[in-house]
Amino acid sequence: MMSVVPSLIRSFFAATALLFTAQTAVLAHAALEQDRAHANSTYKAVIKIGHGCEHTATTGLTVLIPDGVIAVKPMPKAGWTLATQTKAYAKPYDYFHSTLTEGVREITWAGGNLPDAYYDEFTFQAFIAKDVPADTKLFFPVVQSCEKGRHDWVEIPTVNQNPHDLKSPAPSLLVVAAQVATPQSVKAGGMIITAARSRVTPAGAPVAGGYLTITNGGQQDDRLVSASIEIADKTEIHEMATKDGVMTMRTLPDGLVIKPGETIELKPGSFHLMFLKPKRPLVEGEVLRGQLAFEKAGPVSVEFKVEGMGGNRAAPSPGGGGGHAGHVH
Ligand SMILES: [Cu+2]
Repeated sequence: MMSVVPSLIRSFFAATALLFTAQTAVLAHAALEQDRAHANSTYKAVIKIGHGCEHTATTGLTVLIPDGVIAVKPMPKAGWTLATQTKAYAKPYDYFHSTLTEGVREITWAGGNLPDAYYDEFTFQAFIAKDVPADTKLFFPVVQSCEKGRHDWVEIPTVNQNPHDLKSPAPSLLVVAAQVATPQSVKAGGMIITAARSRVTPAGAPVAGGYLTITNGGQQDDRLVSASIEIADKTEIHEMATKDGVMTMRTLPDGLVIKPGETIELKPGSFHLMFLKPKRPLVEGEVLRGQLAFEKAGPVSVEFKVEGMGGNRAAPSPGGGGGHAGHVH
């Protein structure tokens, strides 16, 4: 019996030592705090630096931005000088209602002093382009400079390589599919979008209506700033109201504010989206890809299901067309 206890203790310490080594190896890498992001969404990248080089302080950090990561804005750090390099993208990318052809491709924080015994984070904001396919792994090579020596976190695994086998892996981000789901709800930030739909239109109809329900499940006001749909070049946010017994409609140039906890229904005879000059008639049962843009929650992909005229969810409108009969745009 006497000899069993020490050997148990020995094996316990051996196992602990192994665990500790493995853990240290993982923590030692430069890594991204969030290693998953949706395509077509804003991404806050936080690079974690857990140690220096050869036990000396970190004095500089450079990050390279891969293709598909656009509209990059680094966060300044007290005690560090921030510099960026803007270069052309491999191809133009849609970004809200504009097209970006270039942007920040390299960020350097320099002149700081992060002792080996301390931990710090380097942050930038970015947008993962809409056309980055799901399951793409994006790599952000990082060069860490220290008082003595440097670490090049730049290794990118080949197809058959286990990333854990790499000595100095570049931080990576897995892109998951853009959030698109209807008639289920879509969540973005605190915003919950349900029942996005449109209605059949006759050939040559000047407009088509877009309807949906938005709930602000967050803590602060947000604003639906704009919307778009694949079959129209322009979409407006409208409000229909009865004034002195007359139905009037107006565009909401500043969008639609949704307060925390509030649910707003965009429906016939009320708030709605207006797709101007649809390029073709809308057919019952089809699903149209669209996008909403919120001031804070950012862009959200939404699918609008086209319903027949019989499927009214709200007050019927005399002339059809989503409650816009007789309205001149
Ligand atoms: Cu309208």
